[in-house]
Amino acid sequence: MFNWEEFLDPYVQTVGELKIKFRGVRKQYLKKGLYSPIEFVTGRVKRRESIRNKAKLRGYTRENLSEMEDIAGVRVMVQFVDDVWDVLELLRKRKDFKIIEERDYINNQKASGYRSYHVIIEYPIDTIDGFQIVNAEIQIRTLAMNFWATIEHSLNYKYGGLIPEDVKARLTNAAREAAQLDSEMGEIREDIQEAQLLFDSPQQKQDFKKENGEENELW
Ligand code: 0O2
Ligand code: 0O2
Repeated sequence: MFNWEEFLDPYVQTVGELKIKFRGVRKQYLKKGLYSPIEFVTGRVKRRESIRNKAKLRGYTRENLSEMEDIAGVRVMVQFVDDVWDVLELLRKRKDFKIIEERDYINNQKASGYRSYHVIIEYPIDTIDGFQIVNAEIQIRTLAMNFWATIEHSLNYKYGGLIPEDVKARLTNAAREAAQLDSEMGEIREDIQEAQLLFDSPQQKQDFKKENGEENELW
């Protein structure tokens, strides 16, 4: 009998460690009073049934099951599309895992309407049984992309993968509107940043300190 628990344990550990690390990144930004490109982070280990189905579909066997890339999955949600590129830069600079593949479903939207940026990594873990390298998939997406994908995922589940044509047409339409929303919010982000830059000028800072009685504080 295949020991699922033993097989999945490293993935549970990987998802747990990655969630803590990415949530930590957000905390560091906030502590410094900076804007965090990360809004929130979720994660899951793929369900056994889902692993079995994908294995059948893609021809994985017990021997090469660990080559499946998304058994460990972490989602990084961001507010604006430009934040996706900032998070990507952060990931590329990290020394605690190796990026082995990137899939840009933002510039190359899937036929379904799905948008997200996927990064596949090799993540090293230490357990009492020793050192191991585990594959994991990081999905970076805006709140609008997440909203659409969550609804579409539920509908796929509801209709067993065969979404009726009229619902599909609505989803395609909604995907277009979600992309439009992201684009408009992106323009707002630029406005916000310009306002912040203005506020951050040395004179503005001096005025702010004066108004708040902070000019003579040593620390
Ligand atoms: P907080 O206080 O919200 O910052 P766990 O890892 O055990 O904490 P669990 O049950 O495994 O969490 O769930 P998951 O799916 O990994 O992540 C849940 C986290 O995502 C929680 O954050 C939720 O608040 C956050 N989350 C989920 N959906 C949304 C959403 O739509 N909007 C926002 N803003 N956050 C969401 P924390 O860090 O655990 O707690
Ligand atoms: P789960 O466990 O339900 O999240 P495939 O897995 O066949 O789709 P591939 O090449 O192995 O394709 O990986 P891909 O497309 O880079 O990433 C697969 C995951 O991306 C999916 O996991 C979804 O989380 C997400 N995804 C991809 N396409 C869509 C889509 O059209 N709609 C939605 N809602 N999500 C999508 P799973 O397989 O659903 O597993």
